[in-house]
Amino acid sequence: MATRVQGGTAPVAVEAVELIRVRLPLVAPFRTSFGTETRRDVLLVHVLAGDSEGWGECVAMQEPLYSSEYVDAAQRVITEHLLPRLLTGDTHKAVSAGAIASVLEPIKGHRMAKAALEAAWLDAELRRDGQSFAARLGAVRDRVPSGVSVGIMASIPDLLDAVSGYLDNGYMRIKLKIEPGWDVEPVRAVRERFGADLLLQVDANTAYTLDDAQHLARLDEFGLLLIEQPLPEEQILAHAKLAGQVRTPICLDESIVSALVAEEAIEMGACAIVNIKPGRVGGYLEAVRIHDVCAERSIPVWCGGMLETGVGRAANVALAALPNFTLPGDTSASDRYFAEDITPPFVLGADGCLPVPQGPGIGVEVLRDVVDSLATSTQLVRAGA
Ligand code: OSB
Ligand code: MG
Repeated sequence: MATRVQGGTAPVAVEAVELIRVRLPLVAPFRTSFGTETRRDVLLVHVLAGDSEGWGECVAMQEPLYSSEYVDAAQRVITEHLLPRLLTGDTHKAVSAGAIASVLEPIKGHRMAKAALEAAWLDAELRRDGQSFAARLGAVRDRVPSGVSVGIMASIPDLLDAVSGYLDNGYMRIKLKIEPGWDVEPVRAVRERFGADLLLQVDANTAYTLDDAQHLARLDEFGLLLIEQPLPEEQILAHAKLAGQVRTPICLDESIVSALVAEEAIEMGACAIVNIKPGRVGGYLEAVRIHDVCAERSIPVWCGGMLETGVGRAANVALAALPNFTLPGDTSASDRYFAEDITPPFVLGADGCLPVPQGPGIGVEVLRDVVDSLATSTQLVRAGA
């Protein structure tokens, strides 16, 4: 399996990289335990490589609230530290997408920034070769089940209205954001209103401590698929201790920053399920490695989301088509986030699934006029300087 991600193709000769910031309003505010988002300020990486081109989306948010990365810092580290290693000096002979992670390895962290570059390089190589992300990553399905992440609401009636709307749209699974003071009662209300068959899970985004174990065990009676990241990112052992005190399976998001960490967390008993987000782990190739590590240990995975535009969504949907993605992901349709997307929208099918793009690279067209109309800045970095 490792050869699938490491076995690279010939590099494309990158001439320049465009860094484009676009601002997209969200259709509704999205509140989590760490803050409220009303818009997405996205950094797009556009690789220009002669006859080919590639697009990558950086998932870093405006503020470092979900993780230590944030979009201005990501752009800065890309221009000051990452692109120089890919475009100048010793490596200006051209780096293949499969080699990017090792070339950038001396730079600590900044995984979302690295992931965006690797995705754009991969897209350029795959477009040149006429191969899809899905084929390159090892997809085995052409449609993927779609779930939706529902933010913290002002009241339980508002929450029930929101969930009801998403179920009418056809989403196959509901994830409720929780925090202390918004947990047992909203979960109870959703379970009572929509019944025992609803696939339901919760995400705390690190809002609890191990002292809350008995409180979190009150969620056990609701038959949740999982509780996502109840404790802080660094507290992997505490998650293992919590797992001994609750029956709901524990899923890690923020903590899982690499395949190595995934392996250790599983061995410690800290998680029974893993949320895979390519940005958080440094790219799609590392995401596939995490998929493989989990598959070998019978740990199911699902594809998380970071409110991506169609660029990131296209590649996420391809990843979610790998065999061990056995739970519906936070891969919602474009209109759950944006009135206007920068690609043709992903639309939820009557089967509650999104189609996996089959064309070369990410397999969706980037609508350059829309990108330009939403752009707040553009920076061009030339190779060989
Ligand atoms: O923790 O999964 C999360 C959005 C932004 C940052 C973190 C998270 C989320 C979501 C929404 O839950 C996922 C999505 O629909 O893209
Ligand atoms: Mg999460």
